[in-house]
Amino acid sequence: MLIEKAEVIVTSPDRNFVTLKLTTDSGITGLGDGTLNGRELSVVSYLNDHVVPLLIGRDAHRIEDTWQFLYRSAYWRRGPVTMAAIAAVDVALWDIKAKAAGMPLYQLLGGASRTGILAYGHASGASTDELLDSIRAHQEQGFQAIRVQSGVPGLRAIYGVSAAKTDAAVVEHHYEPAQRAARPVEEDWDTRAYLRHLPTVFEAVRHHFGPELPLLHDGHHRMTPVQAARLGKELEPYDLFWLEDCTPAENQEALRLVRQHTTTPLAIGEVFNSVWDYRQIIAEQLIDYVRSSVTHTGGISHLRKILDFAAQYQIKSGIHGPTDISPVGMAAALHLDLAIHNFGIQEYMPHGERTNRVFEQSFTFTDGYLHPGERPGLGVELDVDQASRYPYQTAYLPFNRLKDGTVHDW
Ligand code: KDG
Ligand code: MG
Repeated sequence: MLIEKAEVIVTSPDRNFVTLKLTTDSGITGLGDGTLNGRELSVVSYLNDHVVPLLIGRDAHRIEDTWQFLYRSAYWRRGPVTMAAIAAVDVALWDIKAKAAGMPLYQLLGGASRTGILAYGHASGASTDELLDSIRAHQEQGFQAIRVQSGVPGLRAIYGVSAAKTDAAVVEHHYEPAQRAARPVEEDWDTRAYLRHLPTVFEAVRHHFGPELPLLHDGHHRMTPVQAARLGKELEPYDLFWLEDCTPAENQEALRLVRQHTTTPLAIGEVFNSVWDYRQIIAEQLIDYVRSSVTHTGGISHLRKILDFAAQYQIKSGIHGPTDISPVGMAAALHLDLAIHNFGIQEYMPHGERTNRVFEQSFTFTDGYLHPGERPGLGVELDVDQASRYPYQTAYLPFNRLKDGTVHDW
């Protein structure tokens, strides 16, 4: 079965998505997600200029060989653009193989290891009262595990906290990771104020919701190792499911210091793109959850290798699933989640209605659990007519400055 056509489709229904569609000579098509938030067009160019011409005429069944060919023949290894482009090809080929086999993709990955995939949703509030409302709203939607992000007194806007005052945002307590604008929006930050405030937020949340509800928090790379160690220690009484991205973990050794001071479980890796980013923190058991997405980590083939490596150290998955992972990337994550033994939890930010019309999906969310469905392949189809209604729009993630004007991790 040969690849006959490879098309890169950019669409922006609620936000920008980059999708690779492969068509084989037997008429089977496959989809892969290559969306890289705020840098989407660089993946489009990588695919169109350097990958698409190499795919035509290749055997669609040779997934591992194609992966190794794209990774090694480029010479320039790793990096988010390269690994997102390879991921798009890898996932599209898995989609094709599973459709050709007449099976949902998880069957080819070893079959189901569980009946459903526990998902966590994103609750946030500028104030603690707004946050408590947001948690209740997420529970009403069915979520049984909840990420908690809060405003900090004295700071205007904080990434991860819904700031929009539209009715929809208030009802859904929704935030969108990137904003459609010509330049990144500037936010402000003060780590000392955050460290003082956050334990009071978790105190209130546990007081209102009791000890059972799994709670998560994202530190978004903003702390130094010693600050992260202090926060982890101070949050121990509130029994977090995890503390995510407490430090900018490209310095893998930094996690040692954090680990020595706290038993709060640590999750890291949404900005990582290869097993090399995890080598030390997995082998030294410095983390508890791997946060990579299928989309940014070379696809199912490479993320599976990272997760198998992690499994030897009792480290589990916590696959990245914000709205900037397209329904194609989400479906790929769900098939992997269902199949692997060391599944931990899946992040889930539901997409908007326009996105769901562009990407017709078979996955379901019932009583807090996701399932990829039983359709052959990934279970997602792209409506090209719908997609063409929404051209690319410039959008950026925000950035942070401290009070004195210094740019900080956001
Ligand atoms: O594109 C970046 C966002 O997806 C990311 O910042 C969201 O931190 C995030 C998360 O945990 O989902
Ligand atoms: Mg995160």
